[in-house]
Amino acid sequence: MRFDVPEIEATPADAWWSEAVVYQIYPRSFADSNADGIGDLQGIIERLDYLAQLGVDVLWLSPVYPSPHDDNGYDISDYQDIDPLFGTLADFDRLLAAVHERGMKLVMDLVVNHTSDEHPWFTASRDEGPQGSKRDWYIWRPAREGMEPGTPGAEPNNWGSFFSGPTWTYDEKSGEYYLHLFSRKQPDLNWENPTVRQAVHAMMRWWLDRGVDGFRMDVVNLISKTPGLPDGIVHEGALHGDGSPHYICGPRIHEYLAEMHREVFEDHPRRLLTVGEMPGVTVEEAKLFTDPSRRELDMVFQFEHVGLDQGPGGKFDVRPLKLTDLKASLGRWQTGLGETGWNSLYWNNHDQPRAVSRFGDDSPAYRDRSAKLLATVLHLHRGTPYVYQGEELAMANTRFTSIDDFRDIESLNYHREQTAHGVDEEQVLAGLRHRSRDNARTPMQWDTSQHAGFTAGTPWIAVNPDHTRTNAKAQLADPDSVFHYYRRLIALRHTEPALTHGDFQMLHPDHEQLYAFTRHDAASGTELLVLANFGPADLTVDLPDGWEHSETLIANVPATTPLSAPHTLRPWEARVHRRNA
Ligand code: TEU
Ligand code: CA
Repeated sequence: MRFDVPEIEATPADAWWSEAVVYQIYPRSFADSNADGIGDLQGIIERLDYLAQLGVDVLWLSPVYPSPHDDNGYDISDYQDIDPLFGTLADFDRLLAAVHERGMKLVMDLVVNHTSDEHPWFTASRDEGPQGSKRDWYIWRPAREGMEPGTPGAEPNNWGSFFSGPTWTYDEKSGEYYLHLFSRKQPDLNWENPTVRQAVHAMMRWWLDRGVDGFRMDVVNLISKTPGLPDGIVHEGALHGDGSPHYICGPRIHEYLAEMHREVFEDHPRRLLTVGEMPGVTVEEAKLFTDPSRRELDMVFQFEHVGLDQGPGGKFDVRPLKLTDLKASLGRWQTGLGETGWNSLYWNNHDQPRAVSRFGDDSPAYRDRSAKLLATVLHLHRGTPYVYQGEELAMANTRFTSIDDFRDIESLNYHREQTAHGVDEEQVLAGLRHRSRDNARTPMQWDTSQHAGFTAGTPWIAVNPDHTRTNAKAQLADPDSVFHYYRRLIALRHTEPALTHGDFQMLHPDHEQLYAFTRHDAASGTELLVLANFGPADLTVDLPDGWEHSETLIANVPATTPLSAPHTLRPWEARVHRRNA
């Protein structure tokens, strides 16, 4: 690995993070050291050896800043401190040092599309009224022309929030509304204001001076809004207008990110990692964001492949996924960012259902094998892979009996809004069971004890009862476990240049059960073939020429037979072959 590269590389494949695997920690659910039921920094410190053993290079921490936790910390009330729930700044410094001691890096979550409504910037903006010095740090607007302020439909525009309801909340005292794309406790910052941008840059430099190695930037492609904030189209069956064309990759987004690069990253002595989370980003836009010569970001999280199994009703309108759609989408991103730019690779995170339940088969027979298949496919793509805590154990979606089992504001608001509009509760719960973000947020499963070794107290959200079957302790002891399979895949990224540098070519794009591709690296003269059977039935495939006697690099089915032509793959079998080319 090449660390400490001071300049931007000509090609992303030369940057240290092109050979890195990132592990996402959701601190609230990772490890609780003081029995208050909530994970904390000391808990993470105590589990660092587990992560070092897995072999990941970078840890990304979801937000640990002071917060009222309306959205589990994505509502920040102080950017330059640690929430007492998680510990102190001194604990943070100890964590960072312990991460660095083990040769890993640490990336912070940067949430600057919005703050908490309890951030002093916002309370000043609200309470000092329209003439106050911080008024234009946020986005305030009067009621719609001719409407009585504060009455239904009088909002400045018709945009619907990500978390249900309108994107506007009325402030009686000043008689105006403020904009919030997420909850009413997450007011959007006004990036048009240069003072706001400078304050954000200064805060980022403060964390870098403390020694952090980069930022994962929350919804960073939403920070520039179309001037005038025009109404959105109201899609059939929707309760609000779709404002997204007016805030996804808005008119000044590239300017803001290039400025941030100049002000924060350009002269920094260490080569950092920056990844922008970007709902709705297109390949064409992503190429601009990640083209090294433009000096904006290193990589982005795109959302296309996690939107393929939803209907017109949105994320809770669950539809079956077609493998051909998944391959077409991921394949297009591989090609689109092949020459210029760089992909980040993920199946799940704290906002998505568990990968094995969504893209694999979480029935007892195939859970572990299909989890290994998914890992194989993802880690063999070109880009930087992200592992979400518990994914390396094949943690699955949990069982939710009633609405009382949920904690997430998105799920609770959706349930309230839909049932209030007469939608059958069972139908609402069915969507939530598949898609609620709480599926990803149940505590990390360390062992078989009462709360899975996560806490000695009462966990803030129930552990998944399947922890007696799926847990870290059992998997560490079993050389065939999903954990050890991830460990081997992660090690491959450090030793096999074709994973980083190889060209990607999709094979059999029209096949509904086979996910197959090659990676060809001219410099090292190697070619890899990846074959994955996405289903519970045997699958006989034609091979491309000349792979019969190739070496098996990794496979998820033990005692794998040599490749023959044609070759039969067993249910959920995945294998990677290597040859000189
Ligand atoms: O998520 C942004 C986002 O677009 C979605 O993934 C969101 O979680 C939701 O599912 C939309 O339906 C980021 C964070 O990752 C998320 O946890 C926060 O809630 C959100 O931004 C606001 O900060
Ligand atoms: Ca705790």
